[in-house]
Amino acid sequence: MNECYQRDTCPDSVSECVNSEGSFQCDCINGYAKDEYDRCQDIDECEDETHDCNHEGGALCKNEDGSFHCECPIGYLFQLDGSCLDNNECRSHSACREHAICKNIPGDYECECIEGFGTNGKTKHNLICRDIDECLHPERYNLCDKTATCENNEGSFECICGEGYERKLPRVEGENMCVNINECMSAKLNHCYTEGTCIDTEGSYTCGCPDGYLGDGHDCENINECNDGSHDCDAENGICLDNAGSFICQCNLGYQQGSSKTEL
Ligand SMILES: [Ca+2]
Ligand SMILES: [Ca+2]
Ligand SMILES: [Ca+2]
Ligand SMILES: [Ca+2]
Repeated sequence: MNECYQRDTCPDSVSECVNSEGSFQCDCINGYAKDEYDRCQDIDECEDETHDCNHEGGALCKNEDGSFHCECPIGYLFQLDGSCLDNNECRSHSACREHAICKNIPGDYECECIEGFGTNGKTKHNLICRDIDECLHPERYNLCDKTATCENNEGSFECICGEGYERKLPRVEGENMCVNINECMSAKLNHCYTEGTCIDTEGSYTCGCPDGYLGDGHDCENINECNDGSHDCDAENGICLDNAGSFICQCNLGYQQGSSKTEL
């Protein structure tokens, strides 16, 4: 007789009936083994080291009732040989938000704000990076020269040199020195009277009229010494002739110039 055809021959669902000549026995199903009380209990394959997880490759063994499975640690991915390799999350462009760069690390990744952007966030992954207004914190960011004004922009800032000053050349990253413009070097840079004088000053320049001219240095007018009486020509036997910037004395017919203009 086959006892195994009778119902409930074996006590539980993890044992199976095996018929034999004149008898039968209850064997444990796969993944179970008999304990000291002849009951079928789960085999802990991880403990017994009968699992086939790639331990050396970093894979972990997780016991299950009647079975087991292999796992990679969080942040690692299975390879074909069952080993675990760090997942490079940074290959995905969406790993970090805008204005942040992704740094891959074993088992994880970190987001960091790019230069010019900062965050109050403490999170590694969803860092929100906003533009730093460097102009509001001159003490923290080596900022503009004292003659310049600071203008914030997205990701950086600019120093605008004050009137009469220009950025020191060559432009060095992080250096914001303004230097005096020598306006006298080029007629395009100053408004001085063409033949007048130009004197460069710190942050500005001054203009002067040429000799024999009157004005503020920008507009100069020839002085007519013959009209304003400042000439020293002989009034009786000579005549004063004005010219640009000066005058000459011409003697009347029959007279010649003496050693001094006032003498005959
Ligand atoms: Ca098991
Ligand atoms: Ca990683
Ligand atoms: Ca900025
Ligand atoms: Ca100047």
